[in-house]
Amino acid sequence: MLVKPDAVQKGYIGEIIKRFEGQGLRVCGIKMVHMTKEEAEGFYQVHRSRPFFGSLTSFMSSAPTVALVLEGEGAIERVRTLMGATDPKQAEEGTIRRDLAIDIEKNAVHGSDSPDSAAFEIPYFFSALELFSYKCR
Ligand code: IDP
Ligand code: MG
Repeated sequence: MLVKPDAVQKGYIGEIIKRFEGQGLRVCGIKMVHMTKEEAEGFYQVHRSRPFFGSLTSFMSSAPTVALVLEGEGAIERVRTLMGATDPKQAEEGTIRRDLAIDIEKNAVHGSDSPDSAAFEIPYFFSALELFSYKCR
């Protein structure tokens, strides 16, 4: 997942990680990344034909993000549930986007939506040597 520029700039990095760790997800990779416009376009290539692509990739390259790899049973689905709906106005109470996001574009977090997208997105930011599996005490 990514903590998007809006949430980094509002000082929500810790709050967001706390919500994932609090639900038993383990952080197995973490990195601060300021993407170039081209890197953001590559990351969001699946959305290249959407009307918001230019604005989204400008926003995502406007300031640093924090990339996290989270591990745990059903992690993809659980992360998406904790994030809430894309549009914070539609997101359920208690979700990250409802509580912390600004609008449908500046919506605080990104999360892989399938094993296939995770398999593309994780190596976009992390090498094998930067990922760690461990047991939680
Ligand atoms: P998701 O992040 O909930 O998976 P997607 O539909 O995959 O949502 O869209 C990717 C990102 O594009 C969103 O998180 C948001 O930042 C942005 N986005 C999606 N829909 C809109 C829109 O209608 N207007 C502006 N930005 C949008
Ligand atoms: Mg998506």
